[in-house]
Amino acid sequence: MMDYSRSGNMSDMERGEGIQVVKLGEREGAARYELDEGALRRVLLREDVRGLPVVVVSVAGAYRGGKSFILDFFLRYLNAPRESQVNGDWMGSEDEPLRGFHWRGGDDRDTTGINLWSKPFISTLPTGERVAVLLMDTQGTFDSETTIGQNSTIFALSTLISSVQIYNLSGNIKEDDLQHLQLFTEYGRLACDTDSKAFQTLLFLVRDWPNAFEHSYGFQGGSTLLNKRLQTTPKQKPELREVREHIRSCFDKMLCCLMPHPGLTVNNQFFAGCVRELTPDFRKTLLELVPSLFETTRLVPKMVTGQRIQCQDLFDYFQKYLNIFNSDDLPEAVTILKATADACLLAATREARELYSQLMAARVRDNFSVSNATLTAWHEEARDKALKRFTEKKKLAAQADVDAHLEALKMELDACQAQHNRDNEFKVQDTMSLAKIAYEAAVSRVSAEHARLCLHPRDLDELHADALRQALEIFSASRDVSQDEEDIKKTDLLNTLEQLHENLSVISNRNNLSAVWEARDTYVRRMRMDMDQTGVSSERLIAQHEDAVQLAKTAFYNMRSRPTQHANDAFMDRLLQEITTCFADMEKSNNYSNMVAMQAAEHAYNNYITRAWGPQTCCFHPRALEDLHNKAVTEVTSEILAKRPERDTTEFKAALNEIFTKRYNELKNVNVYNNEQAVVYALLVYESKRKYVRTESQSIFGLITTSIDRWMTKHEDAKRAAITEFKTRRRGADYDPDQFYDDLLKKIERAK
Ligand SMILES: Nc1nc2c(ncn2[C@@H]2O[C@H](COP(=O)(O)OP(=O)(O)O)[C@@H](O)[C@H]2O)c(=O)[nH]1
Ligand SMILES: [Mg+2]
Repeated sequence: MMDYSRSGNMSDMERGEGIQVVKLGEREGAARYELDEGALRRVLLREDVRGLPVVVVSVAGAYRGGKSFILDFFLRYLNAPRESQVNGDWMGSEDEPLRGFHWRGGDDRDTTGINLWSKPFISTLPTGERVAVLLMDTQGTFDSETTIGQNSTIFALSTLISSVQIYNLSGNIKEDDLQHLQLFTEYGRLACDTDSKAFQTLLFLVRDWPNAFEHSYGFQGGSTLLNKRLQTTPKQKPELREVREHIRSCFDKMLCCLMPHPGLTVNNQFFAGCVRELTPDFRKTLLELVPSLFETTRLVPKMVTGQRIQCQDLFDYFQKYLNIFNSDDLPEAVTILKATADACLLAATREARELYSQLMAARVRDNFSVSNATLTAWHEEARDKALKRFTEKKKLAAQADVDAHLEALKMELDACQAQHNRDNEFKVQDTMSLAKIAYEAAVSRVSAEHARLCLHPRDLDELHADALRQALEIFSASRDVSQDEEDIKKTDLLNTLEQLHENLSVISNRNNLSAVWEARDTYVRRMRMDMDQTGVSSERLIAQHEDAVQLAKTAFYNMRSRPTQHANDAFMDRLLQEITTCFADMEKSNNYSNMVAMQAAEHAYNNYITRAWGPQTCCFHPRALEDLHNKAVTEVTSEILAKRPERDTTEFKAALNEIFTKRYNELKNVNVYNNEQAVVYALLVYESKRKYVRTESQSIFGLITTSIDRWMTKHEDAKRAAITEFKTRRRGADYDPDQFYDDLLKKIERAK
């Protein structure tokens, strides 16, 4: 490959050359950037220019971007005679190869650094003031973290030194071009330590602009493109806005020029940069670009803190700035790059995190819990989108850093998932508690104290169903799980409530049984209240029983928490069964009491009769006996009845009568016999009196041996004695007729 820029004769050399004034330090321990003070002196301290205000036009940008190439056209303009500059002939002959700064790169002399054109150009401003115009070429690459770091210094230094910085870009003004610019200027600002706008004019020179139909070549299209690119809007993401605001704040003036592609011949190895080889568009745009920079009315003298500086001052500035960049006070550009890259990463992380939060917030509702599966699905979708957003974002950082941040982001999002899970779990636990409270409240409305709950089993089932419905209503109101999805929390809740139901069943059954026992006791107490040792009639017993059953039933129902509508009630049946058993016992004991009372009555009757009867051989006129019997019945009955709780019971009286009548019938027989014996003895007395017969005989009762020595001499006497004998045996009143007495008289008459 030929390098036309190197060739040339002596006169070319006199016209000047690009000399490297700043280069990267190569030796270990040396300054990071080295200033070639001798070379710099030769340019800046030349007698003819040192005292002049200085215009420094610098071109910076990525390696092999056509910087030197364009600078050489600047040289053509600056070297051209004034008339040519004015009438546009300055590009010279069509076939003249382009010379000046070395272009077509790749040479080891074109290492990273700053080159100055050795010869300053003297120009006269419209004011008549003369200025020195310097051209500055930078070499650098932006292809790795290290080179970006190094080139930041070169770019920052060239921006600080120049009055016009040309930011040479390829194809477009891209987002990372702006990010790089932010980094470089940030760094430059650190070195110059000023609050006001640190830099003067910035020209975005976009090479090979492909979209002339959208934005035309030259400054006009450039201006619209630049405005578009640097536009800030409130909706813009903060980091994009920050970059734009920062760049705007750095420069006094910003321009943009869109350059067409120079023509396919640039790729040709024999391309010499002759005007002939350039496309008309390129040439046309050069004619617009170059004078806009160097036309005397357009020259921008270098100012520092509002003052024009002289060419010689630049020497000091070079020194000063390099010292700063070399000192440890200033962080290495790599550090700044790293900081910027970290800021980018942080911004990307923040954006991803925000996206995740937004996506989750759009789905997770405050008062609703969801299934873990749903939550996991939401999380995974939001996480994937967030990670994608992070990955898609342009980042300055090294891949290792990007990976580390991505890992950290993943961990952070996983932690978010854990938090979401916890929140969701809290919510569902709350919901379950509320549902359980609703269930318990429904039960409490029936029995404030659950331990006292006492219901018909079917009522309990109905209560459970109702309480369960209320609990599930509460649960569903705060739960967002679709029908076809399994909800284990709902199952848990149902199990819990079923367990509660079982516990309540146990309590209710126990209380039902207690109610049965208590009601049975009520029955027994009621029965005992009227039961007497003397016994009662079965009628009364039954009446009492019926009353006691009613009391017991009422007592049982009163112990129920809620009356039942159900006909079959096993516990009531149980109570009635218990009562039946009790009643049978009561009946037995009543019968026994009654029997004892009867015996007592019989005993009293016998006593009464015996008291009136006297010796056993005595007898009564049957009517007298009947009188006695009636008196005994009346007295004993009233005495017995007085001891009994019920006064008027025909049943008991009838039973007594039966006993008394039976006894009376026996007495009647004895009485007949005794009367007959009395007749026999009276006759014996009669006969013995008449015949002076001594008679010995056994008493009719066989207990008493009576010796009667009667001697009856006369019938009448004997009759009298016999009648006396008879009457001696008689008790009670006499009545007519008296069959026994009559029988005696008849027998006496017969025996006369
Ligand atoms: N596509 C294209 N190539 C160019 C342009 N200007 C110069 N070149 C070519 O780009 C290569 C590098 O140019 P050079 O000026 O040395 O680049 P530098 O490293 O930025 O100084 C040379 O082969 C030029 O022919 C341009 O505007 N567009
Ligand atoms: Mg170059």
